Amino acid sequence: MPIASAVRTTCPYCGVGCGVKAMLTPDGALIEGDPEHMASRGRLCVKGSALGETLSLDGRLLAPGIREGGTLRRASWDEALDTVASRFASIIAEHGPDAVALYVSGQLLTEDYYVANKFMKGYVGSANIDTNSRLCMSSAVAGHKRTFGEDLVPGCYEDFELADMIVLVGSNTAWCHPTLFQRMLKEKEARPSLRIVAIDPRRTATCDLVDLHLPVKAGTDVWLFNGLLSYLARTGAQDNAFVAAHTSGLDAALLEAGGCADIDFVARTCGVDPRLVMEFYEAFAATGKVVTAFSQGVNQSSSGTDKVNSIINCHLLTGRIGKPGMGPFSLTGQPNAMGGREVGGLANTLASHLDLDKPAHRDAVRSFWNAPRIADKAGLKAVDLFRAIEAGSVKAVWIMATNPVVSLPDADQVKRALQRCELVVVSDVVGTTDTATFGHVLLPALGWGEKDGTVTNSERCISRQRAFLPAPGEARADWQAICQVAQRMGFMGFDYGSVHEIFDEHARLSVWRNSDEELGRAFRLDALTNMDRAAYDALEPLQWPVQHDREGTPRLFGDGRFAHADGKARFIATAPRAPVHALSRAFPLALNTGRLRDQWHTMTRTGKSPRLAGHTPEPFVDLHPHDALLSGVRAGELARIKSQWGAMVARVTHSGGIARGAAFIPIHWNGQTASDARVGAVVNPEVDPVSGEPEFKHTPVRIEPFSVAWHGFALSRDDLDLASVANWTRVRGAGFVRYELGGREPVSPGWARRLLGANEDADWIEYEDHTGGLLRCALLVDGRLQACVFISRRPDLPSRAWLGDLFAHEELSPKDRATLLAGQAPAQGLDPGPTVCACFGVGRNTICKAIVEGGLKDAQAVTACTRAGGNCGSCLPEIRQLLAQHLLAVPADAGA
Ligand SMILES: Nc1nc2c(c(=O)[nH]1)N[C@H]1C(S)=C(S)[C@@H](COP(=O)(O)OP(=O)(O)OC[C@H]3O[C@@H](n4cnc5c(=O)[nH]c(N)nc54)[C@H](O)[C@@H]3O)O[C@H]1N2
Ligand SMILES: Nc1nc2c(c(=O)[nH]1)N[C@H]1C(S)=C(S)[C@@H](COP(=O)(O)OP(=O)(O)OC[C@H]3O[C@@H](n4cnc5c(=O)[nH]c(N)nc54)[C@H](O)[C@@H]3O)O[C@H]1N2
Ligand code: SF4
Ligand SMILES: [Mo]
Repeated sequence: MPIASAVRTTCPYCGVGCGVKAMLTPDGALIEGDPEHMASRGRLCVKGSALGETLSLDGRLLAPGIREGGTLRRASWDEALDTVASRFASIIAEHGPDAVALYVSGQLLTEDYYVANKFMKGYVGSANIDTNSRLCMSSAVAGHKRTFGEDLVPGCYEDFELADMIVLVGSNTAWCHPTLFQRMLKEKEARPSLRIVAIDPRRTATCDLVDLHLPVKAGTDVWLFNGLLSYLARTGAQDNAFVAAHTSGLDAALLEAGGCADIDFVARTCGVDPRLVMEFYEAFAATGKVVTAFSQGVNQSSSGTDKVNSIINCHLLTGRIGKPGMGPFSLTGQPNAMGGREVGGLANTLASHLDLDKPAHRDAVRSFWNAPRIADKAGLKAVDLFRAIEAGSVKAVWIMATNPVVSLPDADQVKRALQRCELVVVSDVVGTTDTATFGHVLLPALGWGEKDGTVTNSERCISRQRAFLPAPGEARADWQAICQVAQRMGFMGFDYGSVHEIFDEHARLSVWRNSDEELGRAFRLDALTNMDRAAYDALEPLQWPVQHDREGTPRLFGDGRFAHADGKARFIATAPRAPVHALSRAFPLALNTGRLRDQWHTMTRTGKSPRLAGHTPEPFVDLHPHDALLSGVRAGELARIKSQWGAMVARVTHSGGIARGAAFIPIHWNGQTASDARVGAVVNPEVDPVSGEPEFKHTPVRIEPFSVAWHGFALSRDDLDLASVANWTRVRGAGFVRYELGGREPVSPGWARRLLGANEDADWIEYEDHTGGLLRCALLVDGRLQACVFISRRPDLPSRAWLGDLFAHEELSPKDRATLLAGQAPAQGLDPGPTVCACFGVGRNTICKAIVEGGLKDAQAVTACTRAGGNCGSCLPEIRQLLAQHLLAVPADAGA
């Protein structure tokens, strides 16, 4: 249905930054892609499409709270703000400005971020403000600054369509930047000669759709790209004119790369077949238009900055930068990772792409702000910040739009730090996150759809996020909370009337003294200064720099001029080195962590959508079957994953995509959604020495069985008390909550009654089979299914999909009651099976049935028949896998 008078806004999830049209209807919010947005042209992935399901006020933090003596009580905004301001002021007076800190987020809007940074660096006078982008993009930032002289992404999304070869390094683009990946695939469909290469230790959904996959051993990218640099130089692929005119430092870089001149050595080190390495090198050398896109497999490493530079070196050597269809491309994660970099949200940067360590830069910012002081040294980076909190040197921290108890490495250390901290302030949209439970002061923030401002995506495109919902309860914008605290601390310059005034100040700062030689920077928004409210409201998406008109700039460096004083880009000699912690007999597996298709980080928002929960309802540890055998664990059973830093529990799976010696666990589960599945507790806190970005993709672990006497699951309309269960995880279904359970205590119908909250005369049905170790019980209220629980000695439980559908029935028929206890759908066709296509809710059984009965041969036919894969396309890899399985199972002449 087309939206008549929709509000045009931007998706709050990934860094692709898709345009969204949102309209309120009597049934809720209607969400569509915005065909006019340059980043997405009408596309949305499944997370974007499901935004309407995440907007309920259920679980929202709607009023400020103050925790005293362990009890949280409601407070007025005045009391909460007075408390924050007076405690910050007294700690600063007694211990100096570095005793307080802000820990913020790439999910803030640029305007929130700008005032947070101004508050700390210009008025408190400390650079102790860091952001979760430290965990995300800081290696890319550091790599860009080293080589280009400024944190600049040279290209734009259109380059992916103009390229003849796309190299995806450490990026599961199909799941993490889905609409951009769809653009690549559409181009490939139209132009099959477009080659796509993926470099990833795992065989991911992205790898299923590419021409060449190099399953490199974790942490070996610098060997691979040094080898490529050396190969390109040897085989005459070097652009001599470009290198001579526009770069410096090649000799040192080549000398270092010479150590990787032997392709067999590179192949051995990276653990890849030498023929695949050769195929990649030859294709790279032979193709002019190459885009190399990279993400967390590159950044989140103790050699992350070197990985970034080793990639960029290859583009500089071949002069493949700044022109259509080519260039290195850092894919940003969060919706406003880039905006945070513009305002200098990192502890070692200043606002507006200026540097903290240059006196002229500091003076420029201080004088523009008319600030009483300016931070004169870098602040603590995220991991160090939480160490300093535990050590007691930082005594107050204000955490905003991030959930560090889940997302930082060595996450139990973060708990200890917050427990010790004198003052923890948490601004969030949800009041019960793992981090908020440590807050002394909780401040309710406006969420997506309510807040108003700008974000900048991976291709430097600034777009408006606009409100289409009223502010709920007493929630306020984050910038307002910061300004109100600043004003209470007596700081001038925080009396903004609206976001557009903040944006204007940000734009004017980008121009301030920008023509001085010492202060010149490519980040500038000249044409966006002095916009009035109406112009700001009407702002169309456009890419900075925006110097002369509102046209925007798709590409940088087209003239070969870079941001270093000599105008040249620098080659960086990158010495390869292995991850800091080596595998050992005690910890023999390399733990890799990352994202799932349908969840966003710590699930505070995507966790509300039943549609999104259906795809992967439980945390898992993906292993090679050989390693499972050696560890004594079996697919479908629970395992404990242990490192030197901590432990967690997850179910063992074999996706077939994990090499021997490795393991993969998704990052999304936390203390609210599982009893013991916070992977951050296991991850090592080692960081890259240049960027400070943690080594999230490589932690030595060991895996052991987590023994339980029984496995089970429960579906219930109300939350359950799980005290008697050894291990549980929870996701939201349509009209119910789904729990996966593992237990050690003996179970009985009486136990089940207590679990589901059934009293003596409840409408209750049960089935118990002692010999098989089975227990099945259901509670009905007014004929309607209220809750059910299924227990078995083995993890061989009935289909949750079909049982979940029973919650939609107003009344269970006698047949439903009987089949409920049988744990089986009455007819095969009624059980759709686990979700494959979340957009249209199509399950695996439905797809398999269509393939078999219709004799379907390709994904298009499956889409035509079942709709699966017809919207965002994120499930196409899985559909292709199902097709392949059936084709293998069916003899070639069958059906002829
Ligand atoms: N669905 C979904 N999408 C998201 C997010 C989300 O939470 N959910 N979050 C967003 C954010 S903030 C971010 S930062 C991005 C992240 O987007 P991605 O970086 O694409 O996602 P990850 O799953 O963290 O990791 C990418 C891949 O790096 C691989 N890898 C691990 N080690 C190495 C290595 O040493 N070398 C190489 N070459 N590869 C390696 C992993 O196997 C993994 O497949 O996603 C964004 N998009
Ligand atoms: N092991 C491992 N750990 C990782 C990673 C990994 O790959 N492996 N990836 C890292 C990366 S790249 C990232 S980006 C981080 C992400 O980690 P986090 O930033 O901790 O994760 P989110 O769940 O996005 O947290 C955002 C919080 O802000 C709240 N929120 C949403 N909107 C607003 C708002 O407008 N205002 C306020 N005040 N609050 C709001 C949400 O409810 C939520 O609690 O995780 C990092 N951690
Ligand atoms: S790709 Fe999906 S998550 Fe990313 S911005 Fe677009 S709709 Fe949002
Ligand atoms: Mo991220």
